[in-house]
Amino acid sequence: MNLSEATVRALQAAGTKTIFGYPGDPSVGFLEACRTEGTEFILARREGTAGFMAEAWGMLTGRPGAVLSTLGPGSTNLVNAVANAHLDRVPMLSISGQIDTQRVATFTHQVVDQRALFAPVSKWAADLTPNAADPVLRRALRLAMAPRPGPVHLTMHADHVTAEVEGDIIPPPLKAMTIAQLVHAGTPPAAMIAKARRPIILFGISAMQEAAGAEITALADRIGAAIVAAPMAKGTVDENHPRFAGTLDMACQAVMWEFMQSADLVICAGFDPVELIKPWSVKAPVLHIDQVPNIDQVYAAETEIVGPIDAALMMLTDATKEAAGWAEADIATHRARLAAAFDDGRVTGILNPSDVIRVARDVLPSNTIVSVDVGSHKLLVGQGWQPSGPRRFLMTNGLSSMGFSLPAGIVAKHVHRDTPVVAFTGDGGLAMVQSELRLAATLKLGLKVLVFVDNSLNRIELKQMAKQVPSTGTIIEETAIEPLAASMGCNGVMAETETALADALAAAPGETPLVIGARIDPAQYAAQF
Ligand SMILES: Cc1ncc(C[n+]2csc(CCOP(=O)(O)OP(=O)(O)O)c2C)c(N)n1
Ligand SMILES: [Mg+2]
Repeated sequence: MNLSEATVRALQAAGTKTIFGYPGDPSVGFLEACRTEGTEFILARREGTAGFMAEAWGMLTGRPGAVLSTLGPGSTNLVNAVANAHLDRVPMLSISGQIDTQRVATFTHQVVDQRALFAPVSKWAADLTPNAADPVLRRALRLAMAPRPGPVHLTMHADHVTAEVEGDIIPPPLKAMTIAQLVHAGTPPAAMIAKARRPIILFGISAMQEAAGAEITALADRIGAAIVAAPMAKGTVDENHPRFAGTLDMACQAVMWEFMQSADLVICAGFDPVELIKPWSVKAPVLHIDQVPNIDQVYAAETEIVGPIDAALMMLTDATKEAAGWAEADIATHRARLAAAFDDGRVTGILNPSDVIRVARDVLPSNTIVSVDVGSHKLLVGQGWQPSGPRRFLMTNGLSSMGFSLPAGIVAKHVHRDTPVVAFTGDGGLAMVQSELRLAATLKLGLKVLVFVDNSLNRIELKQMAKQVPSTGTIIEETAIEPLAASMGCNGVMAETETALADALAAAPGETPLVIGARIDPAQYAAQF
């Protein structure tokens, strides 16, 4: 077994049989190992998008996403995607080639210090060598999956790619056992809860990773809590649940924070402050429940429970008495305010951004998997879309890199061929990665790509408008949706009205990707954020 085969087998043992990437000289032996070992290699158009695909694969499956690049520019092109997975807390193994060991210390052409390059944007950056293949692969995969999950970057030197490895590869268990005992630090949690009349459970990324929805609603029902979602965790709790009170730090921010500030206890359940756009402004005490202690200190927590979130919530529910909590009418009033704020600035007779989301919600099957990009449109999708379950809403809200949605949508459709998939994106974000439409067509993926066409980097242009300075460097050219789609082997259509948009979204998916340009009037955004 050579080093590439060992790596491919270790990934298979971790449940990963798909690797995304872009090759170079040192990759040939690795590609051959994928072929002979039966792992699918998907060739993206660029390392950066291959990395987003690996990240999305990790989000969708909960297993380590995998991406391969060559040395030099291949590795530097990967940095952004690795950083994105790092702040989005997604398990990933990224591998780059490197010049042979004999020359690495002295040669300069295409040689960069990859460990120094990836160290600040990953959980670990290391050399993968044939004499230490087993311990390095074991550590890489275990570390990528351990809380908080994230990417590990490995460097493979050209002379090692097909070198025989020493010893066996022993795959590690990727999950720890649950400790069935509630251990806390600080005020006893039951005492905190007993005092609360208006508790809010704020759940986040790690609650989604543990699919702790049932445990969250059980505790909420027991103590009369309202439930608030962090954007990347959407789908963990059914948003039609009467206690569901919205998504934090997306559209309708002011209404959401006012509601948060009216709480007398906040239970943070796997909430990761990496999703906060503004500093924590809630005065109520916080009960922190997570796989990791409250090491960020973005908020001060009175009590910390560290361990599996689902088990901790279950034990907390068992340990607390039934309480009335919020008056149901108060949550209902808040929800009505939220719904009204979502349409703030809406003008009849034109296609407003919030109309796009309402039409999508009305027309698309409820099990649709949605990905979303970064920009003004993200804030509306993040509040307005209601996913039908965890891992059905792909958003980057840690690093928040533009260009994520299309590659993520492609992977969602590849993994779930029978499920409808819609990738929401801004016109700026699409322009960064649109060459991947060709890959979607080649793979015969009938996903829909919904582009908010506003000829603007709107999220930034809005800041200029607020400062009353001219729009400089934020206007982009019209995206010619139909010819663009056709040149990539896709179908394309412009939708100027709600009806045209509804028809395009309702069209049978088939095997050809459909790019829908929704020509919105962005004026509504100014009233929103
Ligand atoms: C890679 C990257 N570059 C720049 C930014 C900063 N940024 C955030 S939103 C935004 C505008 C996005 O424009 P578009 O995709 O058209 O979406 P819109 O805001 O118009 O909905 C920019 C430039 C970013 N988040 N990521
Ligand atoms: Mg735009």
